[in-house]
Amino acid sequence: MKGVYTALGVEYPVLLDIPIIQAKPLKPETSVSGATTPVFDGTMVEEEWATAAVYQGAEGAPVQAFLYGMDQENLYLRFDLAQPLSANHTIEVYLNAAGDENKQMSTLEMTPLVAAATRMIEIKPGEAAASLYLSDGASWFPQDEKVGQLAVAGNSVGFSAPKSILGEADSGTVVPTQVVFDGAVQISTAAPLGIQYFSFEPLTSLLRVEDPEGDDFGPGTYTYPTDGVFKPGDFDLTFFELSTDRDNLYFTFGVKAEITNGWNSPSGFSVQTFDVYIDKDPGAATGARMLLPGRNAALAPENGWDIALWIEGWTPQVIVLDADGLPVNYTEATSAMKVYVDNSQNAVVASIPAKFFGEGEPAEWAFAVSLLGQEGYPADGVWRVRDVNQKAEAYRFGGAPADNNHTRIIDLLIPDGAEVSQQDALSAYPSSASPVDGKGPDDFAIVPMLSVESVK
Ligand SMILES: [Ca+2]
Ligand SMILES: [Ca+2]
Ligand SMILES: [Ca+2]
Repeated sequence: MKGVYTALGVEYPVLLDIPIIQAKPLKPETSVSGATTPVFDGTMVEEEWATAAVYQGAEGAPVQAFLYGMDQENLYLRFDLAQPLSANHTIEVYLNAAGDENKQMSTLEMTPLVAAATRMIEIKPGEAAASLYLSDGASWFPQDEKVGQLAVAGNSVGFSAPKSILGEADSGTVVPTQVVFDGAVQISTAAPLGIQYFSFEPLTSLLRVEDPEGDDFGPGTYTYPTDGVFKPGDFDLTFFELSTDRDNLYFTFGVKAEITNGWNSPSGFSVQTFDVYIDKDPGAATGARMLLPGRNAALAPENGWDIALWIEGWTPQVIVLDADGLPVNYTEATSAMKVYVDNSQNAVVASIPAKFFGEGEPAEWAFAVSLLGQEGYPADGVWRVRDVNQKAEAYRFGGAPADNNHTRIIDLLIPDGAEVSQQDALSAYPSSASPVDGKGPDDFAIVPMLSVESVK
């Protein structure tokens, strides 16, 4: 394409210079661990930045570190420089703001960027606020109004502005960010940095259930796959919480081991799959008893899930039932869902607009939550969860009985002291060596449901 334009002797559109596959933003060395509200009064108080994310610069580089944090209203950026910001030096921050369309791949000085950007914040010494530039897809245009507030303390420069500077971001959105000092891209020239948006809106907890540690063994006998990507505690669920900011429901899954991303999924975690089954009318026996394909588990006869969440790194979905009662992707809800890692709680979070859950009060619903192994190459008919064999292998869990209908659930949410233990629930089923095709709910382990009432 570019060759054609050049051969015709015309300027090719700048848009062609934007690679189709954009490098994924790099994770910071330290992630956001809570709201940050530094006071901009000419000093940088380290404690005020303790919850901020930190990217380290290379040894001797002009930008030694880039920090970002936010609270409910504002975004805070901090640049720790090798030298105080003196005359004729400039910091430029390029943002690929959420919802913006006019992207471009070069700086104000027309040097190449690492990734596309739509907005630029220009920071110059001696000024009280920054300049904002917007892209039209080819050039940068300075805006009349200055943005935010600047503060200098020694070698550090701070910038604060309303969070709307990140565009139409909401919880979990990562805005690709590049820090440029005197025209040169800093910190990383391989991929952009990323500012992750947290609303820090006060959440109301609707249901929180602690799960015991050390029960990542399914019915009591399962062992981990032997490949080094699986760390002890990766499949140990520690808690589940459902909370709301009124517009969205937040489903939070705590994990014992530090959440890492060994296979580099877009959602920030790799080996786990979290399922949530929601019965909006417990006791009425509407909906489906069978869990998603391959879980080899079901709900009790008086229950039936009406909406389910399938949370994993690559294909997370909101699932509903079709006219035949079979699970299907609820595509509208799935596209509106955000799945991300909250390092402050060592948890995976899925946030979904509440409107997709229809009528009813979550406090009256019943929930079943389980943790399984994510699998990119699943067995036939299995929705991407890892097999459990008699003997563990590199990519197979071990410890299963010699039958065909044992569950693939590794940890089931059941609080200490519950009526039925996880071991009892997952091991009580009519063991069978025949194919699972054609089997019904009563041929599998029965998973108990939890509700606000039941966990009081
Ligand atoms: Ca557990
Ligand atoms: Ca139901
Ligand atoms: Ca458990």
